[in-house]
Amino acid sequence: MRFFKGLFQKVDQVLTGRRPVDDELFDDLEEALIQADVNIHTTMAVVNDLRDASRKERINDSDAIKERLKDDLVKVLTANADEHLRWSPSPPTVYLVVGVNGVGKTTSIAKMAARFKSQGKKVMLAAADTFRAAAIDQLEIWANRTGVDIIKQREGADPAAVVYDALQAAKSRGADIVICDTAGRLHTKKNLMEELKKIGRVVERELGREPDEVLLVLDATCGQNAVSQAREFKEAVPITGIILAKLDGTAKGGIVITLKDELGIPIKLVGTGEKCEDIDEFDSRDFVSALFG
Ligand SMILES: Nc1nc2c(ncn2[C@@H]2O[C@H](COP(=O)(O)OP(=O)(O)OP(=O)(O)O)[C@@H](O)[C@H]2O)c(=O)[nH]1
Ligand SMILES: [Mg+2]
Repeated sequence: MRFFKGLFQKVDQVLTGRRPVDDELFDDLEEALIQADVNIHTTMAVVNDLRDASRKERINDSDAIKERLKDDLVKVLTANADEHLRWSPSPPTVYLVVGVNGVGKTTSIAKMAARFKSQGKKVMLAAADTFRAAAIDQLEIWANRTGVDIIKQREGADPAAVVYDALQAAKSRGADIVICDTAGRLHTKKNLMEELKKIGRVVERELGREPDEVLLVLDATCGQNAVSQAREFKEAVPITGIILAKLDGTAKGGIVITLKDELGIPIKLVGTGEKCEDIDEFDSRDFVSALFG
């Protein structure tokens, strides 16, 4: 996870240079964590734990505090979380990709398609963002570029019908995975949520189970706004994981911790650029180590 170096630069600075472990250090640490987008709840919990530890275990070295901070953050990230993408024992595995417009849904789908294909899987994309013709074209360009199948209909078609077609095609062609692109914006938010629910029902009817993953794409540069988006989606659809896109565009890696702590939804993938290979599976321990460079 080489991309994450520097995401926690200010926090790292507070704990570098063998500073004395005193109240001033804890105050600075608190401020740096909050500035890096770590939520108040986690910040307080972690800093309190470190204060206690420094007192009870007589930790008086900022390096030791840093190690304990890493452990604490890993605990927050791994609590009740399955970081790995689920695969169904009976193919096709179905992923529904949702999120507001512009966050990086289509790009993330292209990245996943390229990755799964390189692993020898037969991938099929469903162009269920039928709201704009350009959205269908964009997915098709990616499908051609990565050499995977795509199922599409015309602009304005029923997205659930596109998903239905894709599932039929996947079964008859023996696809391992179907990844469904969806609209980020409709005439109203209610329409959008109803549409996503309808797609979910089609998957359930055709496969006898819910989509294997409902992946919410969030833009890491949006900070607190990403958390609000996640709350809204979570109320309407059963989100199983987060794809955090554009992590290359922020110096505030704490958003990863905030999302996990406030929503309890694991981050499964992170986007780190605009190219096909710019995607990483999320690993809490690697991530936290990399935060501190
Ligand atoms: N730097 C960076 N840019 C990204 C990343 N993921 C997506 N983008 C860019 O973000 C912009 C929007 O990406 P899309 O994939 O089209 O987003 P979308 O959610 O499908 O958008 P709509 O279809 O309009 O709802 C594009 O310019 C992408 O290149 C990422 O991980 N890093
Ligand atoms: Mg899109």
